[in-house]
Amino acid sequence: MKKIVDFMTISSIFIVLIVACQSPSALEETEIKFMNENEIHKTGVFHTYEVALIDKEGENISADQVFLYMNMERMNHPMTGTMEEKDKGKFALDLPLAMEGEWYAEVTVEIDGQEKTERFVLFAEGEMSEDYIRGYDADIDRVPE
Ligand SMILES: [Cu+2]
Repeated sequence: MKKIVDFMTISSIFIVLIVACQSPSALEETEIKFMNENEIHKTGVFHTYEVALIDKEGENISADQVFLYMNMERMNHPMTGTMEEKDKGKFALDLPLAMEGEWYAEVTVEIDGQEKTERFVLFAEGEMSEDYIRGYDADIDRVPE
């Protein structure tokens, strides 16, 4: 009888461990919303980009860090910076766009040491911006080296 009990105890522990390992992390269950998806913005001027993080209950969730990277395919005008948490789970950052056409925005969210990146699309229209054609890094407030 004792052996059966031991076996059941050990099995239960294993089951608990397996379930714990398989349950998705807070980050995996977090929905990343880029509020500016598919919008069209004027080149050469700053616009506020916003991200909302939503947990599986539909509530806003904080993150340790949210980073925004915008660029055009096969081009080199990286617009980057760490987003500021304005309200729980609501992040914002001011960045310019440099050239007319389609841009992509990659939002990287870090929660509990894990990272997840999602990509979105937006557009720019207007004159080519000489000031920002080589990009802009909001964390250092200038064009990157
Ligand atoms: Cu371009």
